[in-house]
Amino acid sequence: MPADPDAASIAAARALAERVCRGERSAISQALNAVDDSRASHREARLALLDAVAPSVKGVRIGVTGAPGAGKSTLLDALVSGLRERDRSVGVLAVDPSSQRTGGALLGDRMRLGSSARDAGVFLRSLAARDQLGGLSEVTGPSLDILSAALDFVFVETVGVGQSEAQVIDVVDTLVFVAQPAAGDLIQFMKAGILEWPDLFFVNKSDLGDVATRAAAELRAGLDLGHRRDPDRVPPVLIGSARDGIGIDALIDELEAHTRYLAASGLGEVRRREGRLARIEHALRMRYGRFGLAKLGGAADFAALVEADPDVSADRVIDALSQRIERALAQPRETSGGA
Ligand SMILES: Nc1nc2c(ncn2[C@@H]2O[C@H](COP(=O)(O)OP(=O)(O)OP(=O)(O)O)[C@@H](O)[C@H]2O)c(=O)[nH]1
Ligand SMILES: [Mg+2]
Repeated sequence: MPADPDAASIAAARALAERVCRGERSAISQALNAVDDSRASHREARLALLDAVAPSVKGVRIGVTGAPGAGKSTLLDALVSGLRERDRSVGVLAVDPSSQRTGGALLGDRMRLGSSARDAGVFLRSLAARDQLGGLSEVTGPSLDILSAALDFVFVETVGVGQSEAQVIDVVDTLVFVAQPAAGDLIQFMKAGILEWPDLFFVNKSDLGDVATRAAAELRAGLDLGHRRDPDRVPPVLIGSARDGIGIDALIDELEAHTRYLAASGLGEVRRREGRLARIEHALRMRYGRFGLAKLGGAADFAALVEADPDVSADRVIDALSQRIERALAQPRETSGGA
């Protein structure tokens, strides 16, 4: 290893992790900044922090996806209020694909979280999607690890453009799809294969009347026919109005029911394990491509390497395997890029 592990910064990272697990806001904020700090000098502290929070995932992670303008942010706004009424602490992470140029839009611009903005049980953060194609930022996973160590419910908002669903399922327990009640939309989504991923559908803007009821019926029919991620369960299709606060309680009930289902069936454990594997593979593929991954042996060797250390953070594994790939690649020729 090139750098000496800095014992003081590792101790500080562990102390910070303890405060995160107690739900201290200032600690959560500091920890999110720390996982977003990619400087090499900060590497050990960052990994020590993620390792320290890794065993204490207390919160449920929920992805909220759907077409632009479907009402995802408005719905999150309503969900935050509803969950606070039930005395649950809530975190919201918004991955904003439009913020590449500005380097980060303010979530507060999109959410009108009146009183909850100052509520100690609510934590909001937005992330730029950076250079990943329609997908998640590399810090989405680690940010969710921090938030779910601290809070009861953690939501991540992503725009449904196809690819993001396939990535977001690697980092969440439950995926909610917010549907626009517009004719033709659903056909498009079905064609894109997006409808197989969500665990729950919320047809928003029921205040628009019949068009919403029809969209819900169309969706139910489509779900009966199509391929589903969880073959044992038909996802409920709810209908409501995020703007008017209609259907929010029912949605929270379904989210809690799904959480119980994941725990009771053992599926939650399976999803976290598979998600961790997929997330590590995705990160390595982004950095080194298929060729780099092949340096770790076949798929079975890769899975064995990842599962050898189930208790350390995904990021620690990514770091260790990156070093291994780089050593292997350094032999025939030098790699380019990387940061
Ligand atoms: N009529 C009606 N309008 C709604 C409802 N929910 C949201 N809207 C409106 O729909 C528009 C988009 O809402 P957002 O919550 O920003 O939608 P979004 O899905 O987060 O949008 P992006 O983040 O840009 O993808 C806004 O003008 C909202 O006021 C609803 O229940 N009924
Ligand atoms: Mg939004």
